Amino acid sequence: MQMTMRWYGSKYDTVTLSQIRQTAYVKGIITTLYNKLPGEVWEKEEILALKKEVEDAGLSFAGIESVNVSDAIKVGSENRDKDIEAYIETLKNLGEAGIHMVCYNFMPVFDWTRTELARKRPDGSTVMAYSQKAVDKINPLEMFESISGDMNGTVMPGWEPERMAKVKELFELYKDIDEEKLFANLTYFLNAIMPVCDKYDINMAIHPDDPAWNVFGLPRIINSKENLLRLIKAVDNPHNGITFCTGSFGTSLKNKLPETIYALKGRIHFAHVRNLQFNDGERDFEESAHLSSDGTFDMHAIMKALYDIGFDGPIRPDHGRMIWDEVAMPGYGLYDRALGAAYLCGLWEAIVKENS
Ligand SMILES: [Mn+2]
Repeated sequence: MQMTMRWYGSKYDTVTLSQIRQTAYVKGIITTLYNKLPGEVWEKEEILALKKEVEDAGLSFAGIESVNVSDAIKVGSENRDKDIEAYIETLKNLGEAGIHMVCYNFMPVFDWTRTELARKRPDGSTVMAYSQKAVDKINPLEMFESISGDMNGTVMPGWEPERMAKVKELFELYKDIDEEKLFANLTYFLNAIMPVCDKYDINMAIHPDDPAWNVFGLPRIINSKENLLRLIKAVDNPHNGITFCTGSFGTSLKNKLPETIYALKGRIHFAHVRNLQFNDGERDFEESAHLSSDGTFDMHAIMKALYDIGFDGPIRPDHGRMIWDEVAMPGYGLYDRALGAAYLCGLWEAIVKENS
């Protein structure tokens, strides 16, 4: 595995590349062209400039999170082929720039949902949290306002103001899309892009839905072991793979994390590893420290499963807590993610040495 950290670019991130390099644990960067809308082509010069910036800082460019998929592709509207053409062009440009891993998701309207971005824990740290009771009370159209007040002045991926201004239209667009239609649109998309992925050896890594159940009546299809296996079989090409995100996939306690990792051997191209603490019933959780004992998941068993399947892709600590008075994008401060990276590297070194 290669330890990485997500970075939002020098214009948007409070964390610098030199800070990330000084963690010592993190060797690679996962990033994106933040100014691109879904359906736009990423030009090769822009990609190469971003790559150079990362490499000049002494870090490797480990992959993209994300190249976003347009709503036309997700709902299968008549202009989807134009957007797929643009996506293929982007993949070609990424491939020619030597980039071989692309994370994406296929969630309608909301990329991910939390009801609090700064829930205070007893030790004074703050974390993102989800409460089904709170979701049940909220009008989805007001979701953005409640989230945007809490972003510490940053713009969170999936919650861009220009997108959220259209949220009513977006709900309208998805009103006839059920799980089966969404799944068919996903396989249509994947079948169309597999040739360019084959040509440039690009691993596509779909991110699980977060949370792993329907929110506001919107369909979810990447949310269980069965559904992940269904997807990799439906487009049975090794370049059609998974971002195994423990914090998203694990929102449902029915999803057994190590067991699912073993079932996906060969098809996990990227891993997000973090822990959750469940509170008031199953559908109420907060993002704890990475440490096993601070949350619900057995982080050693997760890392061991990744080791056992021969996982050799990029891995990153995921959302961190906000600690030590840091002011940053919720989930994406430096300090707690650095602690997470150190912890995961420690587990990994122990597992490697015990097994060699
Ligand atoms: Mn994730």
